[in-house]
Amino acid sequence: MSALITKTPGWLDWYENPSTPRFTLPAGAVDAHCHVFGPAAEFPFAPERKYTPCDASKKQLFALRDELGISRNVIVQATCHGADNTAMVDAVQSAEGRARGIATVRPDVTDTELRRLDDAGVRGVRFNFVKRLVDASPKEDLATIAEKIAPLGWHVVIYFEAADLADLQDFFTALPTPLVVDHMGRPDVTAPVDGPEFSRFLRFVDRGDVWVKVSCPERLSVTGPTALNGEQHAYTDVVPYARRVIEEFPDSVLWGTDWPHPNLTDHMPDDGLLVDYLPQIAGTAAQQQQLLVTNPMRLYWPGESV
Ligand code: 0GY
Repeated sequence: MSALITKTPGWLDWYENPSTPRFTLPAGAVDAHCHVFGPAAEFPFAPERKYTPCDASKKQLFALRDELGISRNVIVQATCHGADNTAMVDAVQSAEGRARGIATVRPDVTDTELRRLDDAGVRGVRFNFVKRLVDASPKEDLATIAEKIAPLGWHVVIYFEAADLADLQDFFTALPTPLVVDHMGRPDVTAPVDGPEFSRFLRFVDRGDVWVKVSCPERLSVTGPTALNGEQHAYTDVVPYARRVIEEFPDSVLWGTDWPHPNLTDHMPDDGLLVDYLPQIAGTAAQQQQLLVTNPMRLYWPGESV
């Protein structure tokens, strides 16, 4: 464990040390969904936020990256920072090419500002439809943003609850950019994987130009991290969903830790266990390479080698 990872007053107060994963990530693995929060003294949270997290700095994120054997990060603007992307951009720029960013912008964002964000390493914007996190944005505003970012070759990251896809999918399909879905569209994992809701989601992905993060088993799981035969088997109830997506869309899947796991109160996930979850959902070396390296490199560092 690095000095930063060892639990110290500088680490997250509610956060246990990550265990050392038994699964070795392939060289060049990308954590395509993580956040930075503050530090609030330097980067204040947005007045309109619906929750106030603890500080989770770029230093801590990069220490976790190195500890777990991750090479690169995609740092996603979280709602608690609103449309002030300063903390995220600061983290991306500090990563010396090893991070990309996903921003939140308003419809009146200027082309100059978008170019500045692009130069800093931002490659997309996030549209969040999860009601406990944000007040709904008018669809016309989101469509305006999508039109503005499309020429940059950016994509739109969408975060929604599974039950809302039926209402949202026509809007999504009309957007002029690739889409990246957070956390598999948040399926209800107590429902059958072949049931109507997840089938709708798979059909939506099948339309093309849609990427899926098979992330956040810790948010979706009902069983949680469970012990079986003396070993931890993490989030087994989510496994069939992630496997299905990986098997059907091997070229379009991404993975991320979601560190530092905002709004989880029942248990705080062990990031080492989240890495050990990976071979359960991507069983072959080829699947692991695509999920963790080839796909995110193609989307976020096209033309670069690992
Ligand atoms: C996540 C999930 C959550 C929070 C946010 O932007 C956010 O505040 O995305 C959540 O509470 O489900 O991906 O971080």
